[in-house]
Amino acid sequence: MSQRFHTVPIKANLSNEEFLHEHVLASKPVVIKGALTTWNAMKWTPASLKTKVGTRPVSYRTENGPKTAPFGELVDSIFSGAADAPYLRNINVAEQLPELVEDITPEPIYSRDNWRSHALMPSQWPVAVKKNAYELFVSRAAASFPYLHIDYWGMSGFFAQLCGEKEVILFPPDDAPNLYPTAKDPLVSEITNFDDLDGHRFPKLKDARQHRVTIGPGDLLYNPAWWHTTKTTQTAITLIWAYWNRHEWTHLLAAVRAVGLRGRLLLAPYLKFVGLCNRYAPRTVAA
Ligand SMILES: O=C(O)CCC(=O)C(=O)O
Repeated sequence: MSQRFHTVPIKANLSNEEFLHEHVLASKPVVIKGALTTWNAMKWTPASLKTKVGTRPVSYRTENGPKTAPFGELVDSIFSGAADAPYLRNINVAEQLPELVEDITPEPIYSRDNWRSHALMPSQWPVAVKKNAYELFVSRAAASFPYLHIDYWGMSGFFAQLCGEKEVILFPPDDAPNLYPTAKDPLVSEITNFDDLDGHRFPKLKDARQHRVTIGPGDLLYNPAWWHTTKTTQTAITLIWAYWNRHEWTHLLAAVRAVGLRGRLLLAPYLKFVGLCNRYAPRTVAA
């Protein structure tokens, strides 16, 4: 199947106003240049990470269940390009590598108005949403994220590329009918190979608007709750965190109500309350 990709705009000197109006409220992804220049994390190397947190045991997911190993060993294996190197994903920095937190502050201006970090938001959730979780992904060149998916509860996200490069493949949420969500999990697609699309098995895919963008060191990608997956092109370290604002709140409430009785009775009214508090709280930037 022939593949035509849409592009994602790449912007430098983006004001927070423009970000909110042209990307958050318009639900359009963007790669922002220059948002991470003050982070010490931009100077991370395998050697500096090993000096700082090499002996910290890190629990990570594998196809055969969770495993634990010293972070330094994992970094060595991934940066050596070993075919059996793990794809480290969703490593909660504050919990597993707390010494690195100082290197990923201050929060970029684009994410400061994140309702997810609001004081009224619970720190524990009935599903795996962690308040203020900044998650590390470390992957060797040529590794692919295992599936195309859309994050639960309509969450948007930031991808801060700290080291190496990865290609991010994105589709708008209303392309879902063309993306073959699995019967087991409607947030995950059946399609796994985006280099050689199977037009016989997935004929509707040709109608989906595939966007591609490569992010490199210092780039901050905003994903406005679109379907996404990645291919690492150069051994990569990426920090990812969720973002909820007024734009996401309606989707979030709808998703929570759909979870069932508990969501309808408990979480939905509570989130409605948090949403109202945020809407009328003093704001630094009009959203
Ligand atoms: O950078 C990656 O490996 C992709 C991560 C991702 O898709 C996610 O966290 O939802």
